[in-house]
Amino acid sequence: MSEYRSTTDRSGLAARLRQCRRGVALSHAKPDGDAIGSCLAMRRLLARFGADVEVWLIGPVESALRGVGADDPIRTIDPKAPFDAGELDEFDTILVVDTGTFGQVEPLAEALAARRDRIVGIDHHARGDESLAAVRLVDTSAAATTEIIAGLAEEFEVSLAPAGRGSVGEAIFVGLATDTGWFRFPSAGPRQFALAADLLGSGVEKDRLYAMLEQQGRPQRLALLGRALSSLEVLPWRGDASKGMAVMCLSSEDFRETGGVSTDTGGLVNEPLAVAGVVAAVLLSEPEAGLVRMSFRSAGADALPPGEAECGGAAIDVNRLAAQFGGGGHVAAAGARRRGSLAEVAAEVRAAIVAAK
Ligand SMILES: [Mn+2]
Repeated sequence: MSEYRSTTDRSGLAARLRQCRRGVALSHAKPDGDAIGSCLAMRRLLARFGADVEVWLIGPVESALRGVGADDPIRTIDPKAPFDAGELDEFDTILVVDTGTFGQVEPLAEALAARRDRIVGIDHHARGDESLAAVRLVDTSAAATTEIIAGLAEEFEVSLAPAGRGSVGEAIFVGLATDTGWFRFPSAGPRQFALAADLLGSGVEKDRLYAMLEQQGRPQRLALLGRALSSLEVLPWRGDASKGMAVMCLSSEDFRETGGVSTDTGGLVNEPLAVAGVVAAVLLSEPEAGLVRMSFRSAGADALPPGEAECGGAAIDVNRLAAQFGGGGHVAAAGARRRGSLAEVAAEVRAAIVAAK
């Protein structure tokens, strides 16, 4: 995985997509709102030109997110089951959205690598695999991949109104709202608010979507939150005891004893950021013994005194921390995965935090 670049611009992408008749839209495993929103937005957008784009989600899929595409046929792919590569041969276009990393599209990675010529990537992440897609548009200034798709709709001269249930605009809003923490994160600036205003004016049902996406969690989520908070430790950041990075752990026993699953942990990593002096947080979780997922979040740049933030949009560049463990993401939100026991990986993460300069 390295920094990767666009191979085309918006009009080049639009020209390529006009050739699509039968396509499939895919995103990263354990999709978030932007991943699902991007897949649905592409399906609904290209339908205007007579293209049939299927949506395949690599599971597990959070139950709340399924509601966004309740009226669209969605296939969920078991991340652990073998995948029959030939199934991809009926498509002239394979859209890979909101990721460009082979490691995030298992178990399809090998099948995709053999069909690179038909792959079109749309992404806002800074890092990915250069070789995954033949045609790619990457815009790291976009707060969500669906924001790039809004630009594509403009290129197609497709109006986002009306933006009610089942619309392109609704899918775009879902990605934009969820990837910006409902417009709280530094990535939500004038451009994102303007797009949101446009969509709201066109009929996006913000309150219904918020209730569906953010207030329909399972009770196990609270049990896991309790466990995560009990495990909390705050390590001094760069030797300054008044500033800290929070570390939380959820072991396979925590998941087993609470009945929780990995999709119940969405957003838990943000909790410590509500406390003064906490400049970043990481949640280490091990839904199954042997594989540890790391989720990093930074507070906004204002959590540190003027001039001390590592970048405009974040106090700490957690993308760099995640990269030390083979992962990536954005400056304020990034993730990684590592094989090993929770205790081993937690020790490595603590050492990386203590050593951070
Ligand atoms: Mn995204």
